[in-house]
This record gives sequence, C-alpha cells and structure tokens, in this order.
Amino acid sequence: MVADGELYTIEDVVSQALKAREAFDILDELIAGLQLAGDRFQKGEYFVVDMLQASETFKEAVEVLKPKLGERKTDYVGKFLIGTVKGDIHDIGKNLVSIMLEGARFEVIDLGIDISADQFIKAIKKYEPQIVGLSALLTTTMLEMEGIIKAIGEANLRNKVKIMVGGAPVSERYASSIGADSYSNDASEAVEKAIGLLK
Ligand code: B1M
Repeated sequence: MVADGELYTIEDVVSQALKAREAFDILDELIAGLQLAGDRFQKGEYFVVDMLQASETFKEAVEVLKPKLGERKTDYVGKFLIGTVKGDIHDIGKNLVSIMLEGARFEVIDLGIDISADQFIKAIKKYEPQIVGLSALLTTTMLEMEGIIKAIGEANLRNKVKIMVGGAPVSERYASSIGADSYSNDASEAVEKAIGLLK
C-alpha cells in the first residue's frame, strides 16, 4: 500500500493491523514499501510525484503507530538537536530517529530539512544540546556533513557537542573520515549510540 501510495485507506488498515501485530513489525513492512517505491523510481517506472505519494502514505501510517513507537516522556536524559543537511529534503528517516529518541527520553529539537551549517551553529548556541545529529539521503548532500562539522569547529563549538551522522548513503567509514563522533545505521541504533555518547 505504501509503494502504491494508497493514502486514503492506509490509516484504517494500519489500525486494524495494530490489533494483532507489533508496531515495529508493521514499521518494517512500511519501510520495505518505501524501498519498493525507490526501486520503481530507479527503474524509471515511477516519477518523483509517485515517490512523494508513497512517502505521504508512509507518514500517514506512522502517525497511527507513533504512540506505540515511543511515548513522549518529559524527565529528559539529554538534548538532541537534529536536522537534514542543506540541499536535502528527505525527512522520513530523521523523523523516525526523532520519535525513537523521544521514546528514550531525549528532548529532541528538530530543525527540519535543508539545514545549513549556519543554522546548525545558531541552534547549538540557542539550545545547547549535548548531541547534534545530521541526516542525509543523497550521495551528493552527504558531502555537506563534512563542511557542517568543520564550521562547528570554526565556531569553537566542537568540544561542546558530540556529532552523530546517519542516512542511507552514509557509512561508519565515511563518518570517521569527516570527524563525526558516531554513526548509526537505523533509528534503534541511533538511540543506543546516543545514550552511549551521553556517557
Ligand atoms: Co528520494 N531518493 N529523491 N525522495 N527517495 C532516494 C534516497 C533514492 C535512493 C531513490 C532511488 O533512486 N532509488 C535516490 C538517491 C540516489 C542517491 O543519491 N544515491 C533519491 C533521489 C535521486 C531523489 C531526487 C533527486 C529525485 C529527483 O528529484 N529527481 C529528489 C531529491 C530531493 C532533495 O532532497 N533535494 C528526491 C525526492 C524524494 C521525495 C521528496 C519524493 C521523497 C522524500 C519525502 C520525504 O522524505 N518527506 C523521496 C523518497 C521517499 C525516497 C525513497 C523512496 C525513500 C527514502 C526513505 O524515506 N526511506 C528513497 C529510496 C530508498 O530509500 N530506497 C529515495 C525510509 C527511511 C526510514 O529510511 O531515510 O534511510 P532512511 O532512514 C533510516 C536510516 O538511514 C537511519 O535511520 C532511519 C530509520 O531507520 N537514519 C539515521 C537516517 N537519518 C539518520 C540520522 C542519524 C542516525 C540514523 O543520526 C543523526
């Protein structure tokens, strides 16, 4: 249903499924649906608008799952500033990371998409987070991460924050080559590693 962009019926179907199944199992299937949409796009069977419809359907479904994925609690363990880097408008993975972090009692400040080094720096000064998270989904925009980390250093803020990077094209090796403190492959690993970074 996600791959086919069945926006208007997904909510009912996911609500029904939740009565019998675990939220995280359903989430895995929803992600597989997005991947299928991406494959169709790569083969030229889908236009951008079809991927957009798939992602809107995914988001609608996640709204139903949200209370089961991570309940928002307020006795925070730490502050996590997150954003998708400049030039990149993909936010589904970042949003999942944020939901799971909130479930693990992080206060999450989500700057949104297409965020420049300057915007990250202003937000670090304003919110004073312990961890800054950078997300990128394109092989072109992941290169922005290095510049953002450098700029944070030039603003004399590098020793005040830990930096985590993630997103489909990013790897552990790339993360350490650009001076990030941590890399996570998915949202649950991001939570584990964020807790580790606080220590
Ligand atoms: Co785009 N897109 N897209 N897209 N899109 C991909 C990424 C692509 C792989 C599709 C393909 O060709 N097969 C391809 C990238 C190719 C490349 O760079 N190698 C691509 C392209 C080319 C594009 C455009 C350039 C298309 C065009 O316009 N010609 C364009 C770029 C726009 C831009 O950003 N400037 C574009 C646009 C879009 C839509 C707007 C239509 C839509 C995004 C909507 C939205 O996000 N609101 C979209 C979508 C939906 C996709 C696919 C289909 C799905 C992405 C997704 O949400 N995955 C994607 C194909 C695919 O992934 N197979 C594709 C599910 C999500 C849960 O996974 O984001 O990886 P992910 O997040 C994971 C982990 O990576 C990790 O945890 C998350 C949860 O487990 N993670 C972190 C992510 N961030 C993290 C941060 C952390 C830690 C972990 O710490 C801070």
